[in-house]
Amino acid sequence: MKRYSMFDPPEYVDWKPAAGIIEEYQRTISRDPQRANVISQLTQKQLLDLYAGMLRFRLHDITLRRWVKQGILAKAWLGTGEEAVTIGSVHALDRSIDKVAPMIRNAGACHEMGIPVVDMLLEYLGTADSPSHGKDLHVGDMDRGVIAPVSQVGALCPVVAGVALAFKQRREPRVVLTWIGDGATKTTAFHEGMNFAAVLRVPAIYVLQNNQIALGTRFQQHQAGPFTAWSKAYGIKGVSCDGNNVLDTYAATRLSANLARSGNGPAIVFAETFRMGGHATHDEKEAREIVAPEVFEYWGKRDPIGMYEYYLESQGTPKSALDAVEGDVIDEISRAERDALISRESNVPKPETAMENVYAETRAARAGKSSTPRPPKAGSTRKTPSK
Ligand SMILES: Cc1ncc(C[n+]2csc(CCOP(=O)(O)OP(=O)(O)O)c2C)c(N)n1
Ligand SMILES: [Mg+2]
Repeated sequence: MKRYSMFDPPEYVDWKPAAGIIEEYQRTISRDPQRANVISQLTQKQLLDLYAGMLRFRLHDITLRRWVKQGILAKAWLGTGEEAVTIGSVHALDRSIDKVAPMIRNAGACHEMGIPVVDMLLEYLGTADSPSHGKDLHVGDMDRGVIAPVSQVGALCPVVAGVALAFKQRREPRVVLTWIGDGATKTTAFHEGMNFAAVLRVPAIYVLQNNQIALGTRFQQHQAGPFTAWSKAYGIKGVSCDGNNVLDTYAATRLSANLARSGNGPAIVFAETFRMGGHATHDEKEAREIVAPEVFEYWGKRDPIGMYEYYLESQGTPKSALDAVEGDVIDEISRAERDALISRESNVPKPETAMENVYAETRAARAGKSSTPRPPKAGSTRKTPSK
């Protein structure tokens, strides 16, 4: 793939597989027979779609990073180096019926569920034609199976438990998946949600995305015990995968989702990865001070896209096929960027729309009638709750 010296982490700029890296990649995907079997069933189209998904995510982020440098945005939250966790997991689902609840670091999941890249960019620009009409940069679209996050980390955990409970009660063979950062596992909401999902055995998949850091707090500073202990604590299935290996992440999620779909309850997929930048674009220098250079070097050698590209070539995919995919993705992102910047000029939200769709409205209010609540009917037995 093309590299971008102005925007890529320095470890990625002249990326070539270091000695032993492709062998390590191969070993990872062949160590578990069940996973190896899942991977062997992937068609060439599916393999290239995984590649396209990771590239789309990387180039979406590079666009945002460029906008920050150009002063178009104040900052952006990126998933650089963590693309395989998001793309491998979302591709493992049945995207026509399953639901996902991505955090901002999983923006690539939105693209893969069918939200156009231009909408993602518009949301950052806060235009009137963005999905939230300029109100929020957390993106969702229930028609496309994407539950929008809120800022509070961990908050999606009980939400997806509830969604999964609905699937179970309706006897629908669907699953819902969310990603939770290592830091977010320290919230109350995470534990409430996990326990609820576990005891009710609902079809929810929790991908615990350990990128080794939460804002400026390293993993070792916020967790004393082993990360993979959580599944044992809740009495549910837990599997680990290499979060920089898109095929391993795909297979681990696919097997967990199959089990959940057939009534075996929730699962945790522990994915080890690394944040190759700052929490957002504003603290990249700090991240380099907080985390030892050897750690960046270790993970820098394991660029999820670079490794996958070389793996595919080693398996016989012609370079021309990879180039063609990359060319299409570059075109897609360029068009999205061009359209988004046009909207930025022409679609500034009107101040009087600021309160629209912020609060739930009654049907009467929507129809332009009085929104004053009607008094309860005589004989109504409904009591006003005391709290
Ligand atoms: C409940 C809550 N507490 C604190 C914050 C502030 N905050 C935003 S991101 C973040 C770190 C999250 O780390 P992690 O869960 O590991 O996800 P990552 O950013 O590494 O993907 C914190 C503490 C928040 N958004 N929500
Ligand atoms: Mg983290």
